[in-house]
Amino acid sequence: MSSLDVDAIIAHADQYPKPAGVHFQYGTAGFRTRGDILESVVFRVGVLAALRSKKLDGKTIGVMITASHNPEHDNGVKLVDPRGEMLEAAWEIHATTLANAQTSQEFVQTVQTLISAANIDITKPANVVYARDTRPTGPALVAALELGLKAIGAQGRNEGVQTTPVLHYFVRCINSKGTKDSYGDDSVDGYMKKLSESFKSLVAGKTRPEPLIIDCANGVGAPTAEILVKYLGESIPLILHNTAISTKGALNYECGADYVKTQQRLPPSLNGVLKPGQRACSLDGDADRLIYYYLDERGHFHMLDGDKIAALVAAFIIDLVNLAGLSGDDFKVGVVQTAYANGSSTKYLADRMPVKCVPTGVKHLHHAAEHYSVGVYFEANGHGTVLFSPSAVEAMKSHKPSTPAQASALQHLINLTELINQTVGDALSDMLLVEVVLAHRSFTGAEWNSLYNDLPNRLVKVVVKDRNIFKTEDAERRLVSPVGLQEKVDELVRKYDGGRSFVRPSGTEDVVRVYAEATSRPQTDELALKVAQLVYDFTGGDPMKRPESL
Ligand code: G16
Repeated sequence: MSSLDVDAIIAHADQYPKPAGVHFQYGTAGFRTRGDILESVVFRVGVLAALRSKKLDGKTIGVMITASHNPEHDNGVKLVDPRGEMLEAAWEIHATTLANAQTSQEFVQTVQTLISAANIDITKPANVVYARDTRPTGPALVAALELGLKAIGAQGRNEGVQTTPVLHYFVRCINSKGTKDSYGDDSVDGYMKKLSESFKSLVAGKTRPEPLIIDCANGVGAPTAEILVKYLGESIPLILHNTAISTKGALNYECGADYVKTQQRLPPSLNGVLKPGQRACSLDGDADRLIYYYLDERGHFHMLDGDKIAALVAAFIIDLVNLAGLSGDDFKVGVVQTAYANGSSTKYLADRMPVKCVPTGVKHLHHAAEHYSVGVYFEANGHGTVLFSPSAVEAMKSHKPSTPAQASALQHLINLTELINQTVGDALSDMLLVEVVLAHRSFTGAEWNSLYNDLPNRLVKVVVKDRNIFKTEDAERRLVSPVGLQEKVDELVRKYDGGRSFVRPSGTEDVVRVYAEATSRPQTDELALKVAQLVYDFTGGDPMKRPESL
């Protein structure tokens, strides 16, 4: 298109008027709210994705329609930049502005302002690849997106129902096709082969593990895992549970990674199924998070969360780097965490390697991890991956091992660069990574768990009148607003042995999150409840709805 067809955009936008009285915000992971009020937002995201593509000379931009761990009635949409990473932060504001334009005319004016402010050459091509998860509102939102793409004349490629990490993988593959950094084949077959072949090489000669149970959260991870099972063949026995993607209300309900992490218990559907000592893991609704767990001989539940995954994986990678003879000042392995990381995990890791704490959100962790040769990042909620910098990859390729042991460690590292989805957290790729380390270490779940002892911790959601008044600093560890609340939290925390607590507004749900840690379980729970009540009372919550228990 040689110039913006204002009339066409207005005519199309009129089909998706913005609901009155709602303010949309591009948050931690894009827009996320009730799926039935998101159509205007998704239409506009279609236009924005096309503008982003034009700005980047026609590079393919990804659009994922998902609300991940949220309840089934929610939905969401997020943009993926050309290397498969999250949308550049500066454009999040444009997304929010476009989504909140009150009328189609105002929307087009905002588009025009963006075009001139960002100096976008509208004559450039626009390419967008998109997918959705299994939510019932998904198809209507895809239709809205497609109309947005049509309104601005963008080329769209519909990848149907996919996990979030597969969509991120596609974006990187499409944009790197034919270059020396080609990331892989932009097809499900390409993704499956990359993961399964590197996995088989990494576990060659190792004992075949006992069957692993996967709780698929009744979401899109189920069909993707079903395909993966076929590609993995005999290399690892996988048993899929919670695969009911068409059962209404089943998505993330009493299952999935968020349920296990926040409830700190087994999904009820696995009661009597999971045997003591057997490994199991849960994916979330779009399969970008992973939590492991097992029952001990007494049937007690033990969780291996994102922190435990980071500890397992980072220590393994450091060993391989040392064994391969790669370690040195210009080859640094580091870990990135958030304030939610268990204090014990931070201590374990910091004794062994550099550790950085950043605000919640994969985009923050991802960027911080890029500063290391090998950057391992995991949020406690199970969202994470490992990044190998271009210079680290070069160093691995050009390194001449001097012993068979060095050669083998080097080959393992090279295989890991293939196994790990380096675009974003990927539950299935991470699961295979964990299985590789367990196989190499000959670890049971209990042995893995014993790397360090988690401090008891509790995460609570508090529904407040307006979460936007909550502002934080110091990687979200301290509140600056509402004024005076942090001092009161500090006062409470001082009363608990080893106490730590922080309060931050969620970027994906309309709640404020309270995290608490202390040296004993009862103290932790009491601290979490007291801070939650403090937050509620301080913001003038209805006394009748005050949280009285966890
Ligand atoms: C998203 C982000 C994660 C973040 C999580 C919760 O995950 O990608 O980085 O930890 O939301 O964020 P908040 O506490 O701000 O609600 P997902 O798996 O829901 O896409």
